[in-house]
This record gives sequence, C-alpha cells and structure tokens, in this order.
Amino acid sequence: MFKFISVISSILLSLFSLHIQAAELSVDVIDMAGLPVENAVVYAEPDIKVALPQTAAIIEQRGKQFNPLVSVIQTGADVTFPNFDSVRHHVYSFSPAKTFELKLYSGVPTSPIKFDKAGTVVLGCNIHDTMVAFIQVVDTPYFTKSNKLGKAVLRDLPNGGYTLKVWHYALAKEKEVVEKKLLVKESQPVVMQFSLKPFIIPARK
Ligand SMILES: [Cu+2]
Repeated sequence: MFKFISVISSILLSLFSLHIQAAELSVDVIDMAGLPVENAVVYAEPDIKVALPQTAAIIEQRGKQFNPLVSVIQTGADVTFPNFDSVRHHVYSFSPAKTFELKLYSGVPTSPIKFDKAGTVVLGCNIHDTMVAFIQVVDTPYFTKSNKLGKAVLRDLPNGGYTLKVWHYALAKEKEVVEKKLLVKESQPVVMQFSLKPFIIPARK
C-alpha cells in the first residue's frame, strides 16, 4: 500500500514539475517627464539561457519608407526586405552588429538576411536619404515593443532571474540600454524610465 502511494505521489510530482510556472511582466515605458514612450524595445534576458526557435521578420518598403520603423528579433533570425514600391531601393547597414547591403532591387530579394549578432542595426537606403529603420537584435526569445501608451507586456516568462532591458532609438546615451535585474515569481508591473534626446524621424505615413 505504501509503495502504491509513493508511486502515485511520484507520478503527481512529475506531472507538476512538467507544468513550469510562468508569469507576465507589464512594463510601462516613460520618459523623464513621465510621458509614455512608443516604439521602445523591451526584452527580458533570462539568467539561465533558453533555446526557443527564432521567428523570421519582414521589413517592407512602401511609399519610400521602411515599415515597421522599429523591429526586434532574436539573434540568429532571418529578415526579408520586400520592396512594394515601383522605384528600386538599395538597403544597407553600416552597424557593427550587421553590415550588409541589398544592391538596387525591386520586388522580393531571393534570400533573407540573417542577423547573427546582438546589437542595434540602423537601416538606410542609398537612393532615398529619408529612409531609416532600426532593428534591435536580442539574445532572448522574450521581447516586445511598447505601444502608443508606452505599454509593453512580456508573456509566458518561466519563473527565475532576468535582466529586463529597454532600448529606444532616441535614448540619450547612444549604444546603451536601460536595464533592471528582476526575479520573476509572479505577474507584476514594472516601470522603466529614461531620458530621450531630440530625434527627428523623417515624416511617415
Ligand atoms: Cu530607397
């Protein structure tokens, strides 16, 4: 009988351990005046590395603009750059995280570009100076962007230690991210505040 009970309890234990505790971080991204910051990249790097598949991303060119303005991808992810304009574009980056160019083309380039190093990649077009976009390449599958209200929600974070990071193209200190160490045990709100520098993005539709 005791043996039977212990078998049952070990089965139950293993069932429970299969169910990993996960939580949600609701992040409010604000500037020094307390105003919401849109298009901030918010990501949580777990202390213990996790391997989750990277998802591919698409950055379109429409009306001589990149869309979206800000992308966040996991290190190793592929990005395609379809051109929906009738004019040709010449997409390039000089950023150390990824230097590349897609020479003057229309339509969809035959192969995507792989971003295999974490960091910030600034995109431009050789033909149209006003075209600009940003890719933040991050070493974690847990990432998102803040909306117009400065809200960003990271879901399904397994419990544990994290470094929560925020990057924005107008961060006062370039090449820096704002970060905070966190122990995730349950869903919780977090406020991330930082100063921005004046930064003019060419007019967008
Ligand atoms: Cu162009």
